[in-house]
Amino acid sequence: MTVGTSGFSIAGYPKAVPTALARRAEKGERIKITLITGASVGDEIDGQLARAGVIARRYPYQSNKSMRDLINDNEIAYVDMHLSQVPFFIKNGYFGKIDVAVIEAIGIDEQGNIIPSTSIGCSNTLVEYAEKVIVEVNMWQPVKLEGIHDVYSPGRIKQTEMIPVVLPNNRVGMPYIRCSPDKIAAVVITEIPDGTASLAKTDENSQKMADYLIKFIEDEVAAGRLPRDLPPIQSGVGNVANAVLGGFQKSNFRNLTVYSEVLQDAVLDLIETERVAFASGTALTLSPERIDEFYKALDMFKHKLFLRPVEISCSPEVVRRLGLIAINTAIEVDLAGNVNSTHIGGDRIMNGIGGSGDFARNAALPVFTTPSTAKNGTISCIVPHVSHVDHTEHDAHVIITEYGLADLRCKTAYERAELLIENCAHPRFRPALREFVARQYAKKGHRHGFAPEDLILWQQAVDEINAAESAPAKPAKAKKKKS
Ligand code: 0RQ
Repeated sequence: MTVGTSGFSIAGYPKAVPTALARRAEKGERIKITLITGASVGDEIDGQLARAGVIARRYPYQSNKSMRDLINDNEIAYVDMHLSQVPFFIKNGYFGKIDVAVIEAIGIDEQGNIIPSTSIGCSNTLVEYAEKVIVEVNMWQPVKLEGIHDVYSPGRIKQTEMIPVVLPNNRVGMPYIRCSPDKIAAVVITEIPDGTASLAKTDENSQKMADYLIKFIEDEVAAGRLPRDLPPIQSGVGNVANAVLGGFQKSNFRNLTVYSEVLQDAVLDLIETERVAFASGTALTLSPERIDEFYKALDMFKHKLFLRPVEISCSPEVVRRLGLIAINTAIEVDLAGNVNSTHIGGDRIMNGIGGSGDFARNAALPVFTTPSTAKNGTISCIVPHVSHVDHTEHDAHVIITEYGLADLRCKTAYERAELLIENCAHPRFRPALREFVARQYAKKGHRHGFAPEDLILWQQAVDEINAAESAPAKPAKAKKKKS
């Protein structure tokens, strides 16, 4: 069967039905499904079900270790997709028939209308196109969330109309997902928390990247390239993204808006301190430490937040119209400005592109952050060639590491390379990167960009740098006495 579930960034996904399905498979029943979700879901699905051998194919995003290992062993077929495209694929039949949608909700009424919980993702489209719907009503999620959702769904191809969001706080849809009661196969009552994780404390590097970003934005305002009341901000997932967004806390900006997909702790902090006036996303992914406080203050937050379908929160059309500042995270960046956000060494997936491509391609100011090195400083995140391309040189305008910022707009490949090496690369890798550029520049008549060079050459340079630094210091030679 092809099964679609609610859930986005470990928020608002069904827990009881997948757990029951995993138990059946563990007892020996042969069950295989193709799984479609909005984005990453909790361990009950991407962990338990994957380990039980139930998931044969997976679309469009994941961030679970068990799932990742099975994908990298080719035990699970994984297709990494732009998240905004998933509802479009469902509506137009590109995935084939959707047999069942399993949707977490805070409630369901007599007409069958489903009130989602902490995320929407592609739940509305799954409910509309699936043959049957199972609803998990989760009593752990507060019923007071009702009203936070704004469900709007464009039609199929050729019936698509303009998405009428012109400001992040425009309500354009319904506060629930419409569903005909005769589609509902079962209602399951649960009381299981979202499996969200704690966020790490902001480290020194993230703080530096946040400071570079705020200074850059202030300078853009001073130069008249951005309005003082900034356009809406989008921020990616994870510790670094949360910390970088948190950088606005120390800034003089007020009355900001957020138009993003995942709303993490930093967004709530910014709302509380009145830096952010309104935030729109598709998932509320709060750390266990923050969630209780959020629910206590829900009456206040409810007027400052919307959750929308991913098709709207990541819509290229809306992102372009709103002129977003989009801040996402890279795994590595190459000297031409291409960004890899998904693969290690070209052949191992980390998570997936998520919504980062929807935002980077269409934002007014696409920014990527990354620490300058990974794995205890042994790997440079600024490289001659990325091992996999997610965002091309045309879509990554500003790169930030803990060493500085490279504004790549209106620059040639050689100008970009110089900025990335001198402003962003770790100093220990700069000489080898400069040598790469020099080798390329030596080829007269071939200087518009960088020709592919054997990646082994770069790996050898990195190995030599690491070996030289880990070698014990040579004892100083005794000086010969002058006679
Ligand atoms: O490995 O887990 O083994 O320690 O990659 O890296 O530095 O912990 O950073 O958690 O912020 O994740 C890009 C993966 C960054 C994430 C990525 C290794 C590193 C570590 C993770 P370990 P960090 P983060 C909208 C936005 C794509 C989707 C996206 C991501 C692990 O941000 O998935 O943007 N983004 N969505 O050691 C080898 C390198 C490395 C490296 C990092 N150059 N070589 N390993 N690592 N750089 C949200 C949604 O769409 C839902």
